[in-house]
Amino acid sequence: PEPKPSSAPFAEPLHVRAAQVLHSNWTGASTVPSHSLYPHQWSWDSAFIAIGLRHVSPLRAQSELETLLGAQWGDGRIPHIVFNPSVPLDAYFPSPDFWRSSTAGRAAGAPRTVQTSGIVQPPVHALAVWLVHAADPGLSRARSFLSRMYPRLAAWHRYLLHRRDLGGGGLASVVHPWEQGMDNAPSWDAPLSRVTPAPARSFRRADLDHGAAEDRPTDLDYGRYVRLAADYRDAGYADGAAGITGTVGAAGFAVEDPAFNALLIASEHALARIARELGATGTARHARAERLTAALVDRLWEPAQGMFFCRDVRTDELIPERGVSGLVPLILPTLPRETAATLVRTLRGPHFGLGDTTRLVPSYDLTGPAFDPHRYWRGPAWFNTNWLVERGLRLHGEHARARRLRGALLETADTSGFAEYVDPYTGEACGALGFSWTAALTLDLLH
Ligand code: 9WN
Repeated sequence: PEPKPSSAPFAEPLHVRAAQVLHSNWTGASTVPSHSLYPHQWSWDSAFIAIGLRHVSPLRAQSELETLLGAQWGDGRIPHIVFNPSVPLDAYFPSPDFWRSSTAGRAAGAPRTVQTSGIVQPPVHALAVWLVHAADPGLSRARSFLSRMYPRLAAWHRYLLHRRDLGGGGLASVVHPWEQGMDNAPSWDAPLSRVTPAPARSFRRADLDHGAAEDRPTDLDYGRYVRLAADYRDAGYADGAAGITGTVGAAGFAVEDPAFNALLIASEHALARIARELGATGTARHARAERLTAALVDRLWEPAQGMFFCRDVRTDELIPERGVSGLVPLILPTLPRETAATLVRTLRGPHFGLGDTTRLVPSYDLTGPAFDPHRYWRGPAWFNTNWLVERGLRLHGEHARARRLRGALLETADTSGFAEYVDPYTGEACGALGFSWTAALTLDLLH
């Protein structure tokens, strides 16, 4: 038969191009998500990047995580950005002079030698450390990778489960939409509406130098992000019950998010495996992960909608917006069977359309009033959340669906130039191209 014409006849194979993206975004000790939009190290990006990088260079994958965890604060938090001092201050906003970690974060134990932000991102790290170890156990043992990472990961989980249990139900809260990683998801609209935005003239958005305004959050959103972060900073990045009623609570943003907590639980299972590898039993950690899964179902499952919702800790009510975050708990091994089956039905139904109107899971309800196929986390499909759903489908025995999703992810990563996110209907590229986690997770799916 005639050879099938290829859309890019002279291109290198997909895995080679994906590795090239990671190579060009590597800065010597870590990887930037994108040189243009995000020229520093980001926390959950680095975890996803390491998961892909392990197939190309297990050593670089270990370094990626070591660099990030090297910037951990004394109270256990892993900052959402570790700044590269050689990047000009105006390349990204908010820059180190906004966060002032080494002074404002002193009481919380911010590092003195490296500048970081003061908020966190989803805890994908223990999962990443475990997967990186598994890619080359010999190298990992020779470098004592797990024994060096374990105490830091344990302190990180302790921080989230104790200092961030603002709702008192056992789950961790986020105190800023950037912490959850899906910055302008419609789930934040109601809790954010209580926040008085910082005046537009008080800051300059560097993101609009590189990204199309209609693909990014609005100026009003940014004003609120800035206010929340500045208030948290001015309170010395203090958490705890006082945080809710004190300065952080003046703005009042504290939300329990299903994806953030599901990733914490998946990482707690990974930490149990790491503990076992290091000679402990890991039993207590697995048991805790199971208890947390039960708490997640108890506090965030909405049976009438067949998915998880966010809980607004200020009002103690669920936020009735359907986002991909509410499907991510599919990655949990001890989710009740019926809950997992319901999530799969919701994925296929009209709100996410998987395998029907869409080939990738959109970030937000296709029928929702706030849906916009191009605006960041208000509709476009993202590769990290789809990678998680693919993993969840496989875990719960949905192999055919997982295979189709994997195929669609690989094809879209290829045709979009490893885009940051894509139109969920057409696969059209949005945001940055040559985006690191898209390339990394492509490599992981190819292995
Ligand atoms: C704020 C780096 C990060 C991702 C987030 C994504 C975006 C930052 C921004 O980029 O957030 O942290 O400036 O918009 O929403 O998930 O980690 O890729």
